[in-house]
Formats: sequence, C-alpha cells, structure tokens
Amino acid sequence: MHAITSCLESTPPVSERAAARLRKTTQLKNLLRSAQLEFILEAHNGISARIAEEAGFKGIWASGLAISAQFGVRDNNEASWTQVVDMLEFMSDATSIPILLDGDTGYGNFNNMRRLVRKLEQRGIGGVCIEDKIFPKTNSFIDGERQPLADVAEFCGKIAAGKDSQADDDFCVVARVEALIAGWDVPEALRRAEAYRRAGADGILIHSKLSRPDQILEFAAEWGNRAPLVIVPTKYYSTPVEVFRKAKISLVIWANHLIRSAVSAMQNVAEQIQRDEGLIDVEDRIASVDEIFRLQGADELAAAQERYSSGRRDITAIVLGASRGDDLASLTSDRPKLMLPVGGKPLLRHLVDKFKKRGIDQIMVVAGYKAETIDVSGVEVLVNDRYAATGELVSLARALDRFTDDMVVLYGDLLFRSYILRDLMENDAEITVVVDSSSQTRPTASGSDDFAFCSEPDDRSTWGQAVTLTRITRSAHCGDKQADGRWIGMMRVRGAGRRWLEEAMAALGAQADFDRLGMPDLLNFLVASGRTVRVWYIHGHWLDVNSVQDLECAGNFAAGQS
Ligand code: SPV
Ligand code: MG
Repeated sequence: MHAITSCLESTPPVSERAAARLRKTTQLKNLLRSAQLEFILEAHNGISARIAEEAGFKGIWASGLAISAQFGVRDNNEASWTQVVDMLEFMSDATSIPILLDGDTGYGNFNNMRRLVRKLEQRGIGGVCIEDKIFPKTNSFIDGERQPLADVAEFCGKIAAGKDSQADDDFCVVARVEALIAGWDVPEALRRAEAYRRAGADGILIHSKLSRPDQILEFAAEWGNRAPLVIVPTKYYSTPVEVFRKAKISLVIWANHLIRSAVSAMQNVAEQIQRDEGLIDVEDRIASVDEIFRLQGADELAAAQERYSSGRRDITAIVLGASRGDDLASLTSDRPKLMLPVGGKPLLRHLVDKFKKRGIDQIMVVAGYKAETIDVSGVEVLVNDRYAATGELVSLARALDRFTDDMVVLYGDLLFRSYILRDLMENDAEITVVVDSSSQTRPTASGSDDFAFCSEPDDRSTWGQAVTLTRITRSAHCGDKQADGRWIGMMRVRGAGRRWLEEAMAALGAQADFDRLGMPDLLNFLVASGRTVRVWYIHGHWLDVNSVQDLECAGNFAAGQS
C-alpha cells in the first residue's frame, strides 16, 4: 500500500441574423407589396418554423389548421388565442423571417382584435389575417357553404380597430374573404374585398375550395391592383404558379404542408416501430438526434457558453484509466482497474460521484484494457487501442479534442477525500498539481511513485503559499535534496493552461519516444518550457490502488471518507 497515511487518517443564432435584417413587420409588408410573386409556407411550432426558413422561404403562415392540429384539437377555436400566441412566440424566436398569423375571426369582436394586434406586435409577429366568418369558426373545407359570413360593417370595424391598434406602421392586417367558400359569387366577394380595403386592410386573401383556380382568376382580373392579393391554392394545387404570376397575385400560401408531411412521417414510423418492436429499420430514415440538436441551435449555446459562462459549468474531467493494473492480475482478468469494486461500487463510480457533486458533468475516461466493460453512467468512454504498448500521454492525446478551458486530469485509480477536489477547484493558476507532503520519502512497493520537487516545502499554512513545481521524478532524492512530496496524479488546467498543455502535447508528440511518456514527462516538459506549474499541498487523505493490499485499504477508505 502506498500513499498511505490516508488509510490511517482516513451540473434562437437567430438574433444575430435578425439584427442584420429589416423588422419582421417590414419584411412582411415588403412581401405583400413585392413586384414579384412571393411564397410563404405553413409552420405550426418552433422547429417547423425553422425548417421553413432553412428551406429558403421568406415568410411563414401560422396556420390555424396546423396549429390546432399539432395541439391535437379541432380547427374550431378550441385552442385559446393565448395558446396560439404562446406558440407564435416560439416560432418567432426560432426564426428571422416574418410570420403571418392565421388569426381566424380575430377571436371575438373589434375589442378582441385590438388586444390581439398589440400582443402580436409584442411577440414579433409580422401581421395577422382575419376572415369574415363568425366566432367560433370552422375550417373552410368543412361544410363551407353552411358557414355564415360576418356582417360587412362589423368586419370592417374589426379591421379598422386592428389597424388603429398597431404601434408599428408596417404591421399588416390582411382581410380574408370567405364569400366563395360560403357559396357566394365573385361579385359578392369583390364587394366585400373592396369594403375591407377601404377599412384599412393591407391585403386581401381570396379563398376558394375548388380544384380549379377559375373563381380566383376571375376575382383577380376584376380586382385589378387595388391591394395585394393573397391566395391559398390547397385545393387547386395542380395549377402552375405561372398562372398566379400572370394573374398578378402577390402572395401564395402553401397552407398546411408541413403538418401533413409530419403526420405521414410520424404515422409511418410509429406503425413500423410498433410492428417491429425495434428500431433497426427506422433509424436510418429519420432525422438523427444530432440534426435535432442542430435545429435547436445547440452549437450557438456551446459557443455562448464559451463566451459567457465562468466557473464550474464547463469543467471537464479527464480520467486516465487505460491500464489493467499489473499487480492486481487476478482481480483484473475480466475488467480494468478502475472497475474494481471498492466499498460496493466501482472505483470509477467513486470518482464520477465526486465530480458530479462539484458540478463537473463532462466526464471522460480514456480506457484501454477491457474498455468494453466500463458501464458507469455519466461518463464518456474514449479508447486508447494501443494501451498495452503506450503510456499515459497517448491516452491523454485521445482526449485532446475534448480539452476545455477548465479541466481536471487525473489517474483513474485514485480515491480521495472530497475537499481535495473542492480546494483544487478554488485554485486559479493555469496549471495546478496536487502534491501530498505527508509521505515524501516513503517509496511504495510498486515503485511507481511520482515524487515532487517544489520551490518550497509545505509549511502547512494551507493558504497563501505560492509554491511551484520544479520536477517530478521516480526517486525521492535528487542529489542532496529530498522530495517535497508526492504528486497524487491529479491536476487542474485552466484558461491559458489549456494552450500550454496542447502545445506541450504537440511538441512531445513529435518525439520518437512519445509512446512511452507519462504524465510526469508532460509536467516536467511544461516546467522546462518556463511554464509555471502551481503546487497545491495536501496532507494525506487519498490513496491510489496498485495492489491487492491497496484495494483492501481502499474499501476502508471509502467507508470512512466524506
Ligand atoms: C389554415 O391554414 O388554417 C387556413 C387555410 O385557414 S384553410 O385551411 O385552407 O382554410
Ligand atoms: Mg385557418
């Protein structure tokens, strides 16, 4: 057993794009007034809105049908207007293009319309389309003829109330004419549209449920260019858009195609998983989890974390645990050393619990021998395939691309009292090594100790000592000088220390003997390159497991530690 006295002493990118753009209200107004035919696509939640934007659409139709459907309710104002507005907020936050809300009838009378417009503006919505039906409405494709139309004067009042309520001049109120849906003729539709235009509508949505665009084209021809025309070719979808261009339509709404495509995809996958009782045949034909992360903007958060977060949230722990543990041969025939049970749980579990307690959640273990047997939750396992022929630095190199600006690097066979990690985390030096001054000169049976020679011996004042590392050797003596303690195999790397470490790894990696080098070689290289390696003295309260005897001691240690 070594080290020793311990045994006796026993956790929406979008804003930048948005900043470079016009206000969403202005974008929508420009779309409505554009000289060319424009298109917007239905979306019904944040992720579908982002998908619409990524596909290249310049605007989004927040469809009442689709939003109610994704809530699992009918398109009969069963979802409250505030529930719709809440969803719009997610959609707006997830995108930089304008949203035109399908505002049904305005969810009530002129007064409800006023409040709606104010709330929509507050949530960054570009405009609202209201239809001349009666609350609660029913989708236009369900018994359209039986749906009563709003009184023209009353509806004009609603339009005017909305326009008078907007704070942003470019917020758009589009008036939707349902006359053709309700079985009226084109002249009635035109009469209504003109009244709505005079009431202040920024555009007219003329809707039809016929499979040919004849009514729409007749309307458009009579309408001329009095105000922008918006259409929803859900039923006359086979009409080439060139026809709409020629008819001088302003804006085409593809009104429900994301919700419908999502539904078919979900039905197919759900049926298949149910049938197969497995995922093998679906995994490769659905979006990867990484794609979901990308759509959620995970990268932006990671970058922001680098920029803004201080302290503990990003601390990474790298546990070097590739070795079998030669002196533990009989016990490690089926597992690596760090999976040996100590006090009822694997050594590695003790380490992970300690890290978690200190809010260190990014924990990596570089494994080698029997790496496949490591099944401790909360750790990512990296593998050094050449563990048998290589030293610790080859293992550390496996974790190079995971380095962060705050890391703890340690050997996987350590057990230590919690305060040691806590105190180490209080250190703000670029690199700090933990040195035990209680047992400087007592070599262990394995002879694998890392003796530390430091700028000052431990004066046991605990705080305020600015001691630095001079060298780590396998011998407790260097000339006349006796080692000041033993490096316990734990170090903290912060800020510029990460770069120092990366540079040292690159330099050592170029050496012919890199495969054989261990952590002490890295520390000695850093010191020799003029880097300051701070020493944090402790006095016992740790052990490492190199022999059967150590293991017995570790059990007692684990039982008695805090
Ligand atoms: C919607 O998308 O909810 C619409 C268009 O209002 S339609 O379903 O065609 O009435
Ligand atoms: Mg609708």
